[in-house]
Amino acid sequence: MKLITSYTSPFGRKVRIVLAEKRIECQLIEDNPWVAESSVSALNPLGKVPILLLDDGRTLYDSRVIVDFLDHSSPVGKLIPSDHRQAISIKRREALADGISDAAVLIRQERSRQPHMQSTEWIEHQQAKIERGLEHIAGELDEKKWWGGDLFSLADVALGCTLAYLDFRLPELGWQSRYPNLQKFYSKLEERPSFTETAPPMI
Ligand SMILES: N[C@@H](CCC(=O)N[C@@H](CS)C(=O)NCC(=O)O)C(=O)O
Repeated sequence: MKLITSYTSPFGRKVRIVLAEKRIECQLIEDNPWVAESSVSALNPLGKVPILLLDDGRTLYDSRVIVDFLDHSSPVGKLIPSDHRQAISIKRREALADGISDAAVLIRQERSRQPHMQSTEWIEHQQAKIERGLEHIAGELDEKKWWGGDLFSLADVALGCTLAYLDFRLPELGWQSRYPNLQKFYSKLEERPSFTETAPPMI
């Protein structure tokens, strides 16, 4: 099994954390979908990472499909409950955390354009999604240990990747001081080897 990803992608990191939590061996292949020589578009018509190549020749994307596949591949460290109703509740949380990452990635892309081509309106539109998302999550998390309930789950993995990505690319948002419960939650996640081992490179 091979995972094609960029080491700065929050979605790729989510998959790498799931692999580590579930102790699944997988070869990592770094690819940058933004460069002309990338093989990403040949494997995923959307031209996005992460992509999982299975030993039987199948190709899986996107990250939500991949983590669902991985969680069902091994009973070790289950991250999605087997009860369907509970599973949907965890996946809804994953979708919300991923959506914040999507907005942050779009802001980052917009800011990398020539200054005269950047749209302040577009950036503010994406920032509003991030702000609404964080507020909603902070309210749901409240003083609980984990976002999805009593047990560590995929919701916590996705949220940890999103918060780390905001720190990495949009540090000026300063979510830590505004949401102390998210900060407390994040400090707990940072103690897990799966998180420390997958931190984005300092670039
Ligand atoms: N919904 C996708 C999002 C993946 C995504 O946006 N990946 C970014 C890197 S963080 C990418 O490959 N972007 C290249 C592009 O948009 O052309 C997932 O969960 O895997």
